[in-house]
Amino acid sequence: MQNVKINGARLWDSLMEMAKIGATEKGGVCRLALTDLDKQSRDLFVRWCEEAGCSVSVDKMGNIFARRAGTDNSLPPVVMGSHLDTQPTGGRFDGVYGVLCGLEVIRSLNDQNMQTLHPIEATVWTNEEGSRFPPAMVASGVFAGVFDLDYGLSRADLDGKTMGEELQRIGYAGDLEVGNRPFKAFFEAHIEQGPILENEQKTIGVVTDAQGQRWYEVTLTGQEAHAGPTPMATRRDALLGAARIVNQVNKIGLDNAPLACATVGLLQVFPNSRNVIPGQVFFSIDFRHPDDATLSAMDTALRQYCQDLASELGLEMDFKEIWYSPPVPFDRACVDSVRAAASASGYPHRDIVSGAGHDACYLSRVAPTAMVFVPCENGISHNEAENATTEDIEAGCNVLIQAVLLQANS
Ligand code: HGY
Ligand code: MN
Ligand code: MN
Repeated sequence: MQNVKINGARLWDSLMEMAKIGATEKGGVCRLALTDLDKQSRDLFVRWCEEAGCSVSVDKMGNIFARRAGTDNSLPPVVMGSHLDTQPTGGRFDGVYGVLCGLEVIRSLNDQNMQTLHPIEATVWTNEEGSRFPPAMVASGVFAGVFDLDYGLSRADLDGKTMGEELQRIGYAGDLEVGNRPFKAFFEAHIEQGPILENEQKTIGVVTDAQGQRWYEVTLTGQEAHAGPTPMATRRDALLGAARIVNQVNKIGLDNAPLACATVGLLQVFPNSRNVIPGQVFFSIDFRHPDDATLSAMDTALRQYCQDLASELGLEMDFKEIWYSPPVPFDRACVDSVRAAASASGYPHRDIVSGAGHDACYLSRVAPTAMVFVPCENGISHNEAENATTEDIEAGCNVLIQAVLLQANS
């Protein structure tokens, strides 16, 4: 380990500066993928990287690569990064922390005139959240060859706008081919987005794995009818069906406790009028579990329940699984680098499995990959109250720079 430290105050200031783009009244950030606000945050990141002497390139999915030369530029880069897009009620740290940690590592190496054998890169991955354009982690998925480019560019939002159109519109439809570019290693720094590190007073999470996810979209179609004269027995109420499935989704999660997660986060009712029996409901389902077999057992239970319910209530059902991301074991050597860096820096740390998905999950398919977690206040994220301490923010980046140097000089 080299005794090199990052500039925590500068990292914090950059985070707060970036948080102004899309700032919400409650102190959070709303910066949906490929909106004008996402463009503004990208432009700011690119300017900062160029000021730090990086050469910047963009690929056809809008992924941004800011490169600091090594002493041997024929070698594959050691790469750091995360995402700048947020949830509608997002916070100031989810994603952006990992992006600005990458920049801070480069700024700190510049300050200390440190050369690395391998080049290093700070990166931004487009549409990690999958909130505006489902599914999540689309652009890192294209880079890793999980999705093809056409699939990625054709992902559409609820208004029918595609990622390809929006990348063109904001000027981030790059000309670099997506993927097929070897990395020596990839590291993502991120807030934990759960309560474990804070509860155990650990400063660093050494992320060994990430849990698997299955996302679904369900459309139930019944019959609009008058809320007054229509007898209860003859109704085909799509919202009643959705309500029963929402409850069952939660029950499947609880039946597979303590590790399963089950959420319905998006639901649209048609015609959404107080005195019309809902004729159609569209909703999402998000299942997660670290064990693949359990995740598929949850899938089987859900499908069976939905089929039985639709026929019981006389509803038509369109049931689609739109995304499956299996559980991910991260690279042991890179995980060891993170653990060794945390120990050498004297930070209390523990191994942890990520409950959230991250670009690192897909990049681990094409490069040795690991993550560094830091605590967030009350374990809250995907919420405008998302918060972290300056000390933890600095510690996570100190661990990142050490792990990166281990890989960049070997
Ligand atoms: O949903 C997730 O796990 C991530 O925040 N996209
Ligand atoms: Mn994230
Ligand atoms: Mn997120």
